[in-house]
Amino acid sequence: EEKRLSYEAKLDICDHSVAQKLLQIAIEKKSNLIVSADVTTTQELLELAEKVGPHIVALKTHVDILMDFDADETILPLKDLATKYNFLLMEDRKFADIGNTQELQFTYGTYRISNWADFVTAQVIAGYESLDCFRNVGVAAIIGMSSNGTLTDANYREEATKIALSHPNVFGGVSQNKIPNELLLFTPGINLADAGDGKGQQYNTPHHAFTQLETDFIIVGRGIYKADDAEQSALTYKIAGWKAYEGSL
Ligand code: 5IU
Repeated sequence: EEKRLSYEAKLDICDHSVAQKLLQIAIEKKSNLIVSADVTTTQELLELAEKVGPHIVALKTHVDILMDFDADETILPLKDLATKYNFLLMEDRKFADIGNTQELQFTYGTYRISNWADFVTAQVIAGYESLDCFRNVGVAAIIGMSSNGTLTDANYREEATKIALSHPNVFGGVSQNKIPNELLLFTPGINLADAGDGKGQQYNTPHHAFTQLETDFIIVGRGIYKADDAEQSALTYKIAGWKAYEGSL
């Protein structure tokens, strides 16, 4: 049986600076966990980041669900926590428009994402050139989605993968299927307790993601931020993820 590549081996083939940072953090912290901070206030976001920070490689944000977003009150302390605990900020914006509009959405408006995100997610639905505007950050391209009935079928994923592989701003993909080794694979839809959320989300275990998909990073939202003890839960997913990774080597 073919074995997955280690993070050390991926350092040699994933050249993008953000990929290099993520791999180095993974090795250093023995973690492949990304927490999805889908909370709606700055206080909850910062408290969660403080609790899970030591255990994660990146914090995934949806800043547009914050009811009190403020560049100074939200982003400055978040950046400090990212530095303190050595994790990256992944804004899950899922850009999906023409290049010019995405460039405006990325740079202007309330959130000024280009000022603070280490990397962003983007759909590739608008084609190769739509990704040119993300030259100052890295992009994890959406290749396949976890929700029931998603339109990201095998043909779509194949075409999306071609764009991801060829575009210099893209260093990874978000998917529920294996992607080429030159890209880092991010897999959401991970939960140890539930199979779904009744709203279309479909969950798999960390073990599935590492053995079946050879993923590089698992993304966990409600399994951690809804837990009674978010820090303990983050530790549980971190250990499960690392064990599954080592078992797949
Ligand atoms: N997310 C998915 N599935 C996908 C993609 C993104 O769940 O295919 I692309 C996001 C949505 C949410 C997080 O922010 O990952 C998962 O949260 P839960 O673990 O709470 O389901």
